[in-house]
Amino acid sequence: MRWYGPKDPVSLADIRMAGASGVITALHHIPNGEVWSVEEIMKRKHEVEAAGLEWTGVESVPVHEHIKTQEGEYLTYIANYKQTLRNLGACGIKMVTYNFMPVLDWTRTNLDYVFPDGSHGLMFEKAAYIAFDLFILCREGAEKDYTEEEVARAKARFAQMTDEDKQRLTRVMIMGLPGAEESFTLEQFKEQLARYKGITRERLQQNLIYFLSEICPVADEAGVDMVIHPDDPPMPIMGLPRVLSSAEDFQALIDAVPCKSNGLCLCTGSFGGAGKHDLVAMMRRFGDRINFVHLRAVEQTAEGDFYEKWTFEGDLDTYEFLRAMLEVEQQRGCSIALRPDHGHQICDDLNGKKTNPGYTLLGRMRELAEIRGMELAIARQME
Ligand code: DNO
Repeated sequence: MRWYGPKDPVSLADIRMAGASGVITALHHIPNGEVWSVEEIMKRKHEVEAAGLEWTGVESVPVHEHIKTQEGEYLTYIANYKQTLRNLGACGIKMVTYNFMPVLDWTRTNLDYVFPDGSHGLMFEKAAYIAFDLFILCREGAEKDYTEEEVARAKARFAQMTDEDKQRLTRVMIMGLPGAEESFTLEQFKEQLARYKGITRERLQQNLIYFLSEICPVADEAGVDMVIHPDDPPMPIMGLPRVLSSAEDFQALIDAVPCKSNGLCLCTGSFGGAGKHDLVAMMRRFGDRINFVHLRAVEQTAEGDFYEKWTFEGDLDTYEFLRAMLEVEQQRGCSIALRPDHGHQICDDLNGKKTNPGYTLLGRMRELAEIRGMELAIARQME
C-alpha cells in the first residue's frame, strides 16, 4: 500500500493489518530537486521496518520541472537525482517511480462522486474540464483543442455551475492532488503554462530521453529499477504535451535508452482513462521491464468521462491481467511490486476520517483483499 509518511492519517499499523507486506513511500518533506541523504533514507527505512513492514519502493523521486524543460539549473538537478539514486541503492531501496508529466501530475474534476452503492470516489468529467480550461483559466487558443460539440457541452456545463462549484473545480484541477508535491493559484498556474510555450511533444520526449540516458546508467550501477508512471489521463492536458500515453511511447523510451533499469510502472487506471489500451498485452509485451503495478479499473463513457470503479467492476479484465502478471513473474522468477491504487471512501472512511483523495483506508483495504484473494487463487491454479 502507498503511505504518505508520518503525516498520513492512515498509519503503518493500519497498513500492516490490511494485509500488505510492504509500503511504497517517499520523503515528501524534501523539496523537489534536492538530494535525499542516506541519513534521511535510513530514518524512514527504520520507521517502516519497526512497524513490521518493508519499504518496497519509492513513489516518487520527483523530477524537477527544469529537467523537463531543460532550463535553469537542470544539470544540477540531474546530478542531484543521480546522487539520490546512489543513496537509495546503498540503503537497499531498489525501485523508484517517477513521472514526466509537465506541471500537473494526475488530474480529476471530482474527488467526491457518489457511486450507486453509496461509496464516494474520483472521476473525470470532460465537459467540466473543458469548462475550466475555457472559462475559468481562459487559456489563450484553448478552443482549438476541442470540437464544436465539446465546446457547446462545456458551455452548458459552465452555465449550471455555482460560484462554489467553480471554486471547487479550480481547487481540484490545479491545487495539487496527493503525490503531486506542488500546488498553484490560478495566476501561478498560468505562469507555469507559459514556461511550456514552444515545448512540443517531440521536445519533451527528447528531454525525457536525455534525462534517462543520464540517470539509467547510474541506476543500473546502483541496482535500482526506474519505473515511469504513465500520463493520467493519457492525453494532453490544458495544452501541455504528454509523452507516456501509450505502449508505443514506452517502446520509444526503451529503444532510445535500453539500460536494464529503464522500466515501466504499469498503472492500469491511468491508461484506462482515455483511448483503448490492451493492458494484458502490455503486461506480456513489456513484462521484463515492469517493476511496479498500480491496479485500478475505470469505466469510460462515450463523452470522454471516466469513473474510478471498483477494481473488479470497471473496463479492465482484472482476472486476465493478474494471470498475465503471475505468468510474467513465473518466467522472470521474481515478484513484481503491486499496490491497490485508489480506493473509494466506504463505511468509516465516510465518517470524518480525512484521508488523501483516493488513498482511503477501508476502500483500499477492500481492494487489497479482493486482489490478494484472486492472486492467491490464480497462483494455486498455476501450481
Ligand atoms: C496518483 C499517483 C501519481 C503517481 C505519480 C508517480 O494517484 O499514481 O501521483 O504517484 O505520477 O510519479
